[in-house]
Amino acid sequence: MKQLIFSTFLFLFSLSLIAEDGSRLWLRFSETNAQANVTVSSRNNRHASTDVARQELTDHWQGQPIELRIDRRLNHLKDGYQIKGNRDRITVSAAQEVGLLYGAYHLLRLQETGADISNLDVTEIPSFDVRILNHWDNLNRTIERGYAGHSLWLWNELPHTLSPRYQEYARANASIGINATVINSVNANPRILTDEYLEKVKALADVFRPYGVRMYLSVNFASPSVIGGLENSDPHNPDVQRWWKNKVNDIYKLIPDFGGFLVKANSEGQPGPHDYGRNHADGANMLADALQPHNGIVMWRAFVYEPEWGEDRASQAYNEFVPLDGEFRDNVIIQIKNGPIDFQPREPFSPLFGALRKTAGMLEFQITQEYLGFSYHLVFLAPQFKEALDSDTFSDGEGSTIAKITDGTLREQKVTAIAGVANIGEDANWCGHHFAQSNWYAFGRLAWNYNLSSEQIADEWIRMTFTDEPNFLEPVKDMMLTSWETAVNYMMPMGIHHIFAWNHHYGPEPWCYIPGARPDWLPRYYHNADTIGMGFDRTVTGSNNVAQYFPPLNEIFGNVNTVPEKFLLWFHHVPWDFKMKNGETMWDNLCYHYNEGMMQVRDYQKVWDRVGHYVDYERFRHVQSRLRTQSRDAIWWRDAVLLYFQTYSRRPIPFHLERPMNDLEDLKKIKLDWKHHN
Ligand code: GCW
Repeated sequence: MKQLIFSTFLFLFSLSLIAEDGSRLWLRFSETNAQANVTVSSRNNRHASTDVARQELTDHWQGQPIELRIDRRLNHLKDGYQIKGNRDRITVSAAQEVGLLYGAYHLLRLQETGADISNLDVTEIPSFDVRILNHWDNLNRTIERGYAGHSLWLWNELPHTLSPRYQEYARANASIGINATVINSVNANPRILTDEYLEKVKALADVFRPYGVRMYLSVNFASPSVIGGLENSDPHNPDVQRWWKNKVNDIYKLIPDFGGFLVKANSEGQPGPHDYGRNHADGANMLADALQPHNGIVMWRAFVYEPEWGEDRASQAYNEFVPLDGEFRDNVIIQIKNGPIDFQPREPFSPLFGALRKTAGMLEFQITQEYLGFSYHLVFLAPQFKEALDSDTFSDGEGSTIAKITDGTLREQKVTAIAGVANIGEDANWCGHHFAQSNWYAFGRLAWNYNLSSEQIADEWIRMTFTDEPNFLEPVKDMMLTSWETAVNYMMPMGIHHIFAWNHHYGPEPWCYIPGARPDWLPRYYHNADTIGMGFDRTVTGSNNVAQYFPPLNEIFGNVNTVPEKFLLWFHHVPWDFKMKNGETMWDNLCYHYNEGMMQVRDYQKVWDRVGHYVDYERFRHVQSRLRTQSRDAIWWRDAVLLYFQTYSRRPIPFHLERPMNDLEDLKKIKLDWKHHN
């Protein structure tokens, strides 16, 4: 009875918190009546970014007076800032106006997370120059791999009508240091470069500018022939080169601070220089030359694999790009996905990092959860991003991490950058799942400073998005920090990859077989299960993909006894009875991982219900219902994968583990109606 009264009380308590739809993201500043005392000292004190900084602080700061000061001598801070202060006064200094804005958000973050602000001495220099979101938004407002509704960009209304969300979007980005965006999909519609669309793009760029968010575009390599009426789009054709120069000049007339182009060429059916017998360097350099007079850059994607099935797909990008090392202009950056295949739940790092010695490179992360449960599963990606950034390539000896290669520490690089494929759509809560907002947040924070820990990022985000009540903070943080490993466990542990369903990347279909489909779009190509074992042999006796890694990694990955177990089945075809470090067989370990993943999600449900009363009922219920879906899916994954592979291993699931709840034959009948395939 006591219990009942108690839970009713808690229930009412949560109802009494004002309902929130998540639209305010992590920017839920408390309302104050008193305006803060903020002064600006700089010659050009009417700069738009300074105005925003002053306004944000005036409206939301509740502490001592603040002076915002431009000091051009601080240019070693790049667009970073310094904050110095005591109880009476705070000074934010920066060489660039936008640095003051970042400094303002830093202060507000300290305030909102309850940090001590009585004695401040902060210097922040961003890790990367260009911290960019890649939207995969189509001009018809669908979003490739988007799980939060349609695109934010209302093309029909642009350029004359400006949705208030454009500004909110720019503000959210600025608050976490994101300073660039590509607003259209890499599968680019050539029409984005028509005068009609460029006017619309300009209107958006004008809204983003005060927030320091620069506009970039994805371009279709065949644009000169498709919209320019030229005979071809051959990069060696002077007419084509002229066409791009003129187009770029037109863009800069409209958008003087335009950033540059992102290009997916000769990949998954997109046009590119190969169509004319040229290589990636020819294609990228032509665009780079057009952009160079304006200081624009080309982000040229390394996500390429043969249109016909050929060698190990994990090896193809390296084989394509390494021979071209040194042939790219210095305003070209090769944009490389974290793993060699395609944003799988977990991949080893792409061996291209480190191997390109005379060519600039940058990381591409996927913030949208194409392979991690869409916007239905709670998966906090900071640990995944950090695993990639911290991966040691050994390219220049021990300590040659991807972070240090791409931030310019180990290699000269004219511009450094990092990209994340956005998870943002027009849903009220922006990302589909309230917790998916944390991945947008985490990307921005790590792009600004990759030394931040996942723990700190989660901590900040929870305090600002929900509450700093310790009984909520600690268990929820713990849930977030373990959630990626949990998802890997119930989806693809131990290096398993690409056993998704054919027509969506949501659920399992390791048995999937489509007559006539190219083998490397089918799960069997990757898992190779047979009565002996499973996994992809990438050792010297197999595809020899391990040779693309620098010593000693080629040896470590290539040896079944030394490969990290999280990548065991990525690099090896391993017998079911192979003894792993814990003394148990590979099959038993597989069962443990799937079981563990499922049990952990069931635990998250308990955690959330227990702490739910600390947050408003609306967000509580939304997350609760998503966690139920995630639990059902984790069971689906575990049952499908274990029952299917059991037809090969012919071994029991260890008897102390949960038993399957579904029949394999029923699971095989599940067909979800998602549009995308491969
Ligand atoms: O992850 C895959 C996706 C495609 C995507 C492609 C890419 C934009 O399944 O939808 O296309 O990668 O990164 O180009």
